[in-house]
Amino acid sequence: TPRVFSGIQPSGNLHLGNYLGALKRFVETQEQGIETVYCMVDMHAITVWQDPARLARATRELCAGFIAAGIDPERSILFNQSQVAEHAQLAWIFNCVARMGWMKRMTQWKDKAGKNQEEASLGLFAYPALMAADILAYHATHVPVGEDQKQHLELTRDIAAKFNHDYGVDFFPLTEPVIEGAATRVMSLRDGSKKMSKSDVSDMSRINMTDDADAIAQKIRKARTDPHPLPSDHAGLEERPEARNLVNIYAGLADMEVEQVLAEYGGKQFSEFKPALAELAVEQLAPISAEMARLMEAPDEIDAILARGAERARAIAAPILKRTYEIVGMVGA
Ligand code: AQP
Repeated sequence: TPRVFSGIQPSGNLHLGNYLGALKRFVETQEQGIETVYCMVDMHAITVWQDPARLARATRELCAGFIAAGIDPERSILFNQSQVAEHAQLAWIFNCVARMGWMKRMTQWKDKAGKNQEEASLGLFAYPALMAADILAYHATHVPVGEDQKQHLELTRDIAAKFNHDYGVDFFPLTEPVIEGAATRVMSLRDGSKKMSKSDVSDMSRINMTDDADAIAQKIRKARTDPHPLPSDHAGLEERPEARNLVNIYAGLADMEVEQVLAEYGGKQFSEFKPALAELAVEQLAPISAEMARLMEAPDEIDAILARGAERARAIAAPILKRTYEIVGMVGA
């Protein structure tokens, strides 16, 4: 039976890329009646420095974002990673399965560590092994993610395959990434060659899930574009990264195909398209941000939801970890 797992880091500024690439997909999966496990990966977040008070706030805000976007904590399991120790325990086993060479090839490691790899945390380097543990602790079969996580998902499969091979078992599944929709890679509003990201210093580069209607409209109005009208088909978006990004965002928000959007707006100027996009974005995002703000007024209720979710998560992960320990030969497992 299929089981879906995915996570988002509580590293602040949940944005439109996270929403279209991940959160919106998570809700759709839940609506299909598939078993869904969603995690606020706070242990991943601290691979780069996080102020403790901000981490706690971002974790609760992210939980509020999940719920406001449509995740039902009864139907889905919703929790934060650090409350379920099995993630860290299984990650250690996987640290011993994964190879240094595999990790060194990860583009996220290369991007985030930059030139100064000696100063990066060991956790940042080992990040993909913890991610494999997140997924495989639930024997998850499918993981909805944005395009940027594809390489990590491939590594998760490599780790599962090597574990199975080394121990002569058929225990961990080879998990499938699910990278779907028109907006699997939302780009910065200021630079069509960079992905929209929580950590971009320019707040104008992204639409935050907490932005109000005015902020959303202003950011879209000021989004970088080229001077040409929109093309009438997909091919006309090649070499036009900023135009393509805005069209993809429209398609993602409206649940339309890119071709459908272009059938409507092809030949029109950005002065016409941008206000339509802003209106659509406000219509879809403003209720979510209002609901997030409302939920944040009751942090105790959020904590209770996370605690209950963690209990349900542990009920699945604990027997899988126990079996893993037995396979590895750990006495007393
Ligand atoms: N720009 C994006 N377009 C589509 N999907 C995206 N995701 C992230 N950015 C985009 C997807 O959101 C999920 C959660 O991401 P994350 O928070 O775990 O990790 P991240 O990729 O590190 O997020 P950021 O915003 O890019 O943070 P920083 O700035 O810290 O690097 C994942 O499914 C991801 O694919």
